[in-house]
Amino acid sequence: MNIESADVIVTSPNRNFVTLKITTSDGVYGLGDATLNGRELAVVAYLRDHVVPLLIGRDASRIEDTWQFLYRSAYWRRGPVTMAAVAAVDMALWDIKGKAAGMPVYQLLGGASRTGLLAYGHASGKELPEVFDSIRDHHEQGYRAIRVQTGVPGLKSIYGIASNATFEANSGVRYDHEPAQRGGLPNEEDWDTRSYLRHVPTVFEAVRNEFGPELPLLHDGHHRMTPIQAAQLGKSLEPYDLFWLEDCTPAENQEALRLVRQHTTTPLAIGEIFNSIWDYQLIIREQLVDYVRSAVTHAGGITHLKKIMEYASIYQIKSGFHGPTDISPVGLAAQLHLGMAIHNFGIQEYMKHGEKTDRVFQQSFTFEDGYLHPGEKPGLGVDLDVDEAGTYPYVRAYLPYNRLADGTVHDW
Ligand code: EZ4
Ligand code: CO
Repeated sequence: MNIESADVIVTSPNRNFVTLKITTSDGVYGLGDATLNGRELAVVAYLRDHVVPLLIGRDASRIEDTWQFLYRSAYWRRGPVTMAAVAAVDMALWDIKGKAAGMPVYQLLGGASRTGLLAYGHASGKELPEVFDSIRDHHEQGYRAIRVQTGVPGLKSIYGIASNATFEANSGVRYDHEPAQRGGLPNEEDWDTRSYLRHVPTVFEAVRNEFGPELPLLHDGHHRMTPIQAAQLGKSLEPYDLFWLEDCTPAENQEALRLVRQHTTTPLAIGEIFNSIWDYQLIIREQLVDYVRSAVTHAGGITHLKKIMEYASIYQIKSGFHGPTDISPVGLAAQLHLGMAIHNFGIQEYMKHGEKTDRVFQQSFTFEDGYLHPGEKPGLGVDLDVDEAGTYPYVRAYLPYNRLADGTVHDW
């Protein structure tokens, strides 16, 4: 089972996706997701120019060895571009191994630890009535856990609010929130942490009053606070019993979370922009978070994220893998298989893709009664229609950025 060819497929059904397709001498092929939102072509070049020549002729069954070879032989380690490329190879090789064995990948990872994966969806609105409508809508779609993002008085446009402009830019497809803008240059958004800190607890109070104490509620701070501001927010949200507060500070400073932890019992989730176990080294050891946010796509694939989760399991830290629309159906399936198998699964973020994306990627995972399941097809269970993919050429897209009232660039 040697690798005969490896192709990088770029497609843009409403948003950009990068997929690696590895084909073996036996004619079995596997798919891997390498999508890095807003920087997609950097991973394409890394794969096409540097990784594909190394793959040809390699034994496709040697997943761990290939991972170690790609990671160590580059000499230059880690980073989102490298780790997304390694992740894509890793996923494709797991897909191949599953197909060769005639088993879904979760069986190869140890088998099912549960019957389904609790998912959360994204509710959002500029004003309270829209937030309520969006929560009700998610309830009707079957979600049993809901992330709530709200507008802030005085701020025109901020992270996490589904907007008409975004729908139009994405050809009218209703994504719950798709921040990357297609064509043109990055959108500038505005930010004021004090207004945000004052407003958010009032929204969660209203949501709890309307929807009761049972519904698991989540919130994403998207790296915009200093440690003491994050501590304030965690404390002020305690009465509303959040499932988690996500990315409360810029995640690259691991020690910052010590200060947050000293002040609040609101559970913390972090890591969607991390790409290796080393980014978690201190925060897991010191038990500074409760949930690991990495995606299989951005943290070196199934092989590496499994190691992160095993390390986390020593400290009762659980998974909450990143599942926005910029994770392709292949990447999402890969984390569903991992989530099925590990003991310390927590929750899975799930935003549905649009119709066009579903035509490009045929999926066998299911979402029923709030629970996801990867399905029983051999491998990852996702196929790619190469001809359909070819009808959607790449469109450059950028994530927005923030400025404060005085013009200072701020974390977005
Ligand atoms: O902003 O995936 O929790 N989800 C998030 C996402 C990220 C996007 C960036 O590409 O924070 O919406
Ligand atoms: Co987030």
